[in-house]
Amino acid sequence: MLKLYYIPAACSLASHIALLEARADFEVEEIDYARGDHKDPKFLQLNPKGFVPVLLTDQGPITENVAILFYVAMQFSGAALYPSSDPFGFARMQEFNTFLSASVHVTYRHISRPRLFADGAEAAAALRAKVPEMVHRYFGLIEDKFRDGRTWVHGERYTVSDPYLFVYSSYLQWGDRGDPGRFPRVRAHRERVLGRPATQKALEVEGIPDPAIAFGPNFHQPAIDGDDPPSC
Ligand SMILES: N[C@@H](CCC(=O)N[C@@H](CS)C(=O)NCC(=O)O)C(=O)O
Repeated sequence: MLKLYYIPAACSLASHIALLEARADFEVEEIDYARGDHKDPKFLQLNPKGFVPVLLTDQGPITENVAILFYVAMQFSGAALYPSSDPFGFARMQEFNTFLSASVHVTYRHISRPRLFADGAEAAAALRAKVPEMVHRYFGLIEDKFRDGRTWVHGERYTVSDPYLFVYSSYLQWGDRGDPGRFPRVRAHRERVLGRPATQKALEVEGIPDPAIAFGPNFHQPAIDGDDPPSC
């Protein structure tokens, strides 16, 4: 059986929601960051990067949301969680998901993990100061997609891109990485995803009311044992 390893309200929430939308048979295991589960040799064997999500399959582990979401869309094709089943449809889905992973998430990491990019407090402050500009640019592009009145990221069909966007548009509501008020269509999309039964179920299992308010700036808590706090 499939098993998803997650940290509550972390980016693994996207894969969690997608598995529920697909009506997949799967188990979950919480990675307790404070306890150091992410450094446990057994977990590192599954993902040497020490990150969630990890989806353990009969064939082995899959890491990276983009890969897990693609796997869910393909493996549970009956749920039709992709824009269309031709190569173009899959390519557009991957295009959007990769943009979230490689551009939006990495920009957020400039706040949560500045030392991955440069050392020292001054550099960290400079990295953080740049984030709203880039977030406004990226979410401006996403907002533009919704100007034609579409319900979901790729049109009228809900796909695995929707819970993925939901995670990052939820963090945007924290207000420490740009002005969410600039993106009313993205916010309305977030509310639609939030209201779906699969999303509500994932939040219930992870024990959080809403990732937009689950942590907020509190997510960036003091380092544990000299380590960075869990963050996205
Ligand atoms: N590119 C990876 C990023 C994974 C990632 O950064 N995961 C974070 C949660 S959002 C994590 O595991 N953080 C634990 C840590 O920071 O040590 C993906 O999209 O799956």
